[in-house]
Amino acid sequence: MFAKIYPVLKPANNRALIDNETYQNWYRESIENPERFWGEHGKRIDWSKPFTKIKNTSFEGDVSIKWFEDGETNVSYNCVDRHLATHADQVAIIWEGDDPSLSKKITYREVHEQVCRLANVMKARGVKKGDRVTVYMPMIPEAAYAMLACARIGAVHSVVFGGFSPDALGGRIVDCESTFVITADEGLRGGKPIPLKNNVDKAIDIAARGHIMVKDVIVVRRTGNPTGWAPGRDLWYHEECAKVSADCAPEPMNAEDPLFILYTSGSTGRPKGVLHTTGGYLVYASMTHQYVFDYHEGDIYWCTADVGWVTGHSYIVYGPLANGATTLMFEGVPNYPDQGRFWEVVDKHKVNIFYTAPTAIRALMGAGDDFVKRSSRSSPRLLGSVGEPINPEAWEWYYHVVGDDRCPIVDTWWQTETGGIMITPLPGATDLKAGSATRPFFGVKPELVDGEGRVLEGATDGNLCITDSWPGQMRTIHGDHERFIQTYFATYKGKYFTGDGCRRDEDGYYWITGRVDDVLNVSGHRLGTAEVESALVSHHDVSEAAVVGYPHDIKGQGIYCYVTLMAGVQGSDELRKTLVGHVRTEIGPIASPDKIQFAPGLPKTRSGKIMRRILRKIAEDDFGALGDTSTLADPAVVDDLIANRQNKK
Ligand code: 6R9
Repeated sequence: MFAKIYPVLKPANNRALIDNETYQNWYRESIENPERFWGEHGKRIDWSKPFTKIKNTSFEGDVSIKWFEDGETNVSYNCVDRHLATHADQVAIIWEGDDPSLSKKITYREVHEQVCRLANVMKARGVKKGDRVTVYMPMIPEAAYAMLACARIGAVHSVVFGGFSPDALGGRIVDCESTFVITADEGLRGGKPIPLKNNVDKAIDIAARGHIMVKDVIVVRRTGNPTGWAPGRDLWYHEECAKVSADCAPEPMNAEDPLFILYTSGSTGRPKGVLHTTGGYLVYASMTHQYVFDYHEGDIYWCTADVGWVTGHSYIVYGPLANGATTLMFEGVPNYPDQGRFWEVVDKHKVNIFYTAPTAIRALMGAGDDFVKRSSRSSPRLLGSVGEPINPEAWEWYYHVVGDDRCPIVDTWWQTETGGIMITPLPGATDLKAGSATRPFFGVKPELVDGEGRVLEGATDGNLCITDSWPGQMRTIHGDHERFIQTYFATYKGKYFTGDGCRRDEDGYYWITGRVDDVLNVSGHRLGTAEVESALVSHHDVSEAAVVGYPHDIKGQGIYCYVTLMAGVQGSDELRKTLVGHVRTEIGPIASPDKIQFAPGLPKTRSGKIMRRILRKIAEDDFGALGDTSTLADPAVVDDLIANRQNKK
C-alpha cells in the first residue's frame, strides 16, 4: 500500500522551529547521548536548585525512573511567575463559555493572583506537601487555577473528568485517600447543567464507606443553581479566596516529587492511578508543546480536550503555560448551538493552532462542509489530532476542508502513561501521510516486537514498545508499584509495552493500529472491557457479561455487550434500557453500551476462558471468519450468538 505523501508545507516551513535536518541531528543526539541532550533541554524550565544528575532509569527488575533527580523547581512558578517580569499583561487563558455570548481573557498577572489565593485557602485548611487533592470541575479557568494551586504548595492533584459518575469519583477519592475536593455547583455543556456538586456529595458518602472522610469541599459558583450543602465542610470558592492574601511563595519541589495522579483504564481490574512527577514531566510537556505545535510567541493555541484527561493536563494547562502561551479553554461541546461552533470560535479568537480528536472531526465531517465554510478560518496555521487512530478519510477532510490545504496536520500518538507526545510529525520537518503518526519525537526509541517478544526490523506489523526512558514517562501506579511493573514491563522484559499495535512502513513511518489488549477507545476515551463487565454483573438480573469493541463510524469504537441473565429473567428492550442506565450510573455516560445482546451462553474454552476473538467477530458481523472454534467447550453457543447478533448489516 502506498499512501499519498503531503510534503512539508512552505508557509509552515518558512517559520518552523525545526526543519528536517535539525530533526535528524537532534534525534540522533537524543538517542546516542541522552545525557547531553536532556541536560541541555532540561534547562528550558527554571530550577531553584539546578540539577547535576540527568538520567537514572532502569526498565529491569524493580523498574526505577528518575530524571534530573537532584534538581529543585516548582511547576506553578514555571507556568506563571516566571512570565510576570516580561509578560504579566499577556493573556494566559482565553475562556470561551458554553453560551457563545460568554467569554473572558485572563492575563498571567491575574492567573498568578488567583492561583496564590487558592493556594492560601488550601494551606489555611491544612493541605500540605504530598497530600492528594481531588479536582472535579467543568471547563472553567478555576480548573486550571486548582491544578496550579496544588502544584504551588506541593499537593498532588487527582483530576477526575466531570463526566464520571459519583461511584467512579468515590472510588478514585478512596484510592488516593484524598480528603480535599475542589468542584463547582454545576457544569454546563450544550445548554444542559451537569450536577457536579450533587455528584460530589454522593461520592463523599461512597468514599466514607471506604473509610475516607472528605473534610473540605471548595465549590466554585458557576450556574448559581441550588445544590446540597454541608455547613463546615462545604465552602464557596469566591468567599474563601477573598479572605486570604494574593501572594503565596511556591514550595521548592524535588524533580521527582509527585505532581499529579490521573486515573486511566487498563485491560484488567480497576482504573490505575498513573503517577507523574515534577521536573521531567514539565520539561517534556513544554518541549513537545513548543516543537510539535511549532509554537511561536503570540500564537493563540486551542486544545479542545477536557482537563479531566491527560491531553488537558499536558496541552491545555502545563505545556502551554510553561511556554508562556495563550491557551484557550472551551466549556462547551462541538455541536452547540450548532455544528459550526468550533470554527466560529476559531474565527472569534483568531486561533492559530487547533488540536482536537478524530471523533470530533468525524462527527463534524458528517454534518457537512457548510458549517465549516461559513467561517473564514484565516488564522489557523496548524491542526492537530489525538486520542485514537485518524482514518485517512477524516484526515483528508480535516486537511482540505478545515485547513484549506494550508495547514499541516500533526497526528500525535501518546498516552496518559507517556505524559507527552511520543510519535508525531514536526510541522517544518516531516512529510505527512494521511493516517500516520509518522516519526518518533526526540528521545523516543520505538520498537516493534512479535507475540514472543522478537524484535522486528524494517516494514512490518507488531506490538509497539519503547525501549528507553524519556523525561515525561509515568513513574509508578499510585500505591501499587508491582502492578506498574506487571502492566508495562513484564510482557516484554526490559521494555515499556504500550498496549498498542503498530505498522512501520517502508519509509520508517509509524501507523498506530489500535489497542491489542482489552482496552476500548470510545470517542478517544479509554475504557477497560473489564470495567464495563463488572458494572453489568453488579446488576441483580445479570449473571455474566463479556464486552468487546466494534468499529463505529463516529466514536471509533462502540461498546458491544453480551449479557447472560439470571435464571428465570427474560431479556427485553426494557431490560436493555435498564442495563444501559445502570452502566451510566456505575461509570458514567461515556461507558453507555451501544449494543446489548442477551446470550444464554458465552463461548468458553474448556478451561473456562471467554474467547473474545469470537465475540469481536460476531460484533463486527464478520462471523464467516471465526477461525478455529474447536477448543470451545460447547461450540453450539456460537450458533445462537450469530442468530441473535445485534449488528446485522
Ligand atoms: C493522549 C491519549 C491512549 C491510547 C493509545 C492509543 C490511542 C492516542 C493516538 C492514538 C492512534 C493517535 N491513541 N493517540 N492512536 N493515533 N494519534 O489519548 O491518552 O487517553 O491514555 O489514550 O489512545 O491506543 O494507547 P489516553
